Amino acid sequence: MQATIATANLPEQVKRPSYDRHQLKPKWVHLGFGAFHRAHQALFMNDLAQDEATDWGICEINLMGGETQIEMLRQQEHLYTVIEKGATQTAVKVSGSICQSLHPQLDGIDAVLDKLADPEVAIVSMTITEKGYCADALGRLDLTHPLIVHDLSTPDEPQSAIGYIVKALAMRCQMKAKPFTVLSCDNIQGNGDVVRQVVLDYAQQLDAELAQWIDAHVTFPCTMVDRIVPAMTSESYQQVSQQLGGVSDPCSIVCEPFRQWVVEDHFVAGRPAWEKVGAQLVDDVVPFEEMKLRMLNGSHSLLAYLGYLGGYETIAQTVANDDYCRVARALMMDEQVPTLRVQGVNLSGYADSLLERFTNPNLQHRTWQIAMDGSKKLPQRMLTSVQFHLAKGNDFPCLALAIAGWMRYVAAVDEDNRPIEVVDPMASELKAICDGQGLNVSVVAKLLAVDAIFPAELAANQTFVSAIECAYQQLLKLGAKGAVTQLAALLTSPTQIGK
Ligand code: NAI
Ligand code: CS2
Repeated sequence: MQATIATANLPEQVKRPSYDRHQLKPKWVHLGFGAFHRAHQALFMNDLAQDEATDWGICEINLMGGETQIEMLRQQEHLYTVIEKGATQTAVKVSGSICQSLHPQLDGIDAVLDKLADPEVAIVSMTITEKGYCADALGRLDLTHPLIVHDLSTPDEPQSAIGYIVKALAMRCQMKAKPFTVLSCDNIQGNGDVVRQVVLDYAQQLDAELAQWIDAHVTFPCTMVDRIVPAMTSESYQQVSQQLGGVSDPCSIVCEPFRQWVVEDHFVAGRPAWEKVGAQLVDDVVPFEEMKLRMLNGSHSLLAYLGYLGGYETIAQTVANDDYCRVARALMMDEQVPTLRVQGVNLSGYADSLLERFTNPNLQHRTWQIAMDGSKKLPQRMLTSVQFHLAKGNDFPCLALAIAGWMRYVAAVDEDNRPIEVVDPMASELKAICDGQGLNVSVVAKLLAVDAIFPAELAANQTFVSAIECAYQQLLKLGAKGAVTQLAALLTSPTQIGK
């Protein structure tokens, strides 16, 4: 049998857990053992256990796919490797904070529900992607969502994360046990408020008293989470194996050195002392979320759509083009910063640090990956800011070009007529609209009419429509690279020029 990271003698520079993992109890359940969680929340917990005695351990659950990942994690005693790769330095850690794992396909639905209902579990956190919340454009539960339709008709055998959470809370309520804190760690504006609303809407459909109990007893803190964690590739698995002296780790992850976690300190049944390893526990996280979602994620999406169309495979390659870099910085400083409420942060320094992170040549962060699920990302990354500028009578050329870039991208054919694999819950609907219009500016009005993405008031605003049409025409005429270069040439203020 091949050695795993649990059994092999790993090279000395690999930092292994030095704490007694037998002391860990699965008091924290996480839904979504994906790339991000491994490099963020689970690693914060590992670092805390490394520094001081704690009995907080994590039970990992994947609800949608990922059974093999869970099986492989078990084969290596729930240990996995994190490689933090900066432009010049690399750190290799084995994380030991996970002490249990479950999957409905492997262990059955009841095993998952019993775990969530176990009064020992104090926190249920999640990284289930923006679409995992089954919310509509207004942040309410989408009652037409196939998973929700299924779960409401068979609530004892849920499939969605929301269905599992509500069923487990109902079990707690019935046995008069304490509830758990629900902690969303997804990139969603007001993520705690969104999960609270969809949980209450779902519970209300089943039992008004249960909804009242949840409302009165459960907390849903908002969080701002940040660390760039690209999806693994065969090349990155090979890099990991090299660092581990030839041992493979199918659960490993490669990420940037930077990490940030801002959390509202509102937990009903306690929490680990994450502040001791760098998390910021605050009263109100919304200003931080806005800053990160609009400046980092907004410019990421701009670079993803216009970069992919311009022929760039990764974000680092895209920002190596000075024009893209200038436009990304102008989007941050001129079109996102004015919309923010955050206090006491040097936002120009923040913009510089983001661009520096984007240029990290050792992270293969694909434009295609960030371009995924745009229908769920655009509203919070760009559209709220557009509404701000329209109300003030400001121009917003970078946001307009980014939104037009998304419209050009969802046509699912690139500038050389090759197909684009558009991954989005609305991909087929969007492609049908684009196919109906061809690569023609008339598609703008049709896409703006999709009210699951664009609020009706925005779609009816003639200034907005004209700005997007104009940007879309530039994309058709000049291509993405040409349109970015043209826009960069128009940016003259010092804040816009950036690097
Ligand atoms: P991933 O693709 O590696 O993992 C996605 C996880 O979500 C999987 O565990 C999957 O089982 C689960 N999932 C997907 N759809 C689901 C659904 N409908 N219901 C329940 N579970 C579902 O993605 P990754 O990189 O872990 O990112 C996940 C989320 O984390 C992102 O969408 C974002 O909100 C947040 N995030 C990611 C960062 C990154 O750089 N990767 C950084 C900051 C936040
Ligand atoms: C990215 C984010 O995939 C995306 O949409 O913009 O995952 C980004 O890498 C993280 O938010 C960084 O914290």
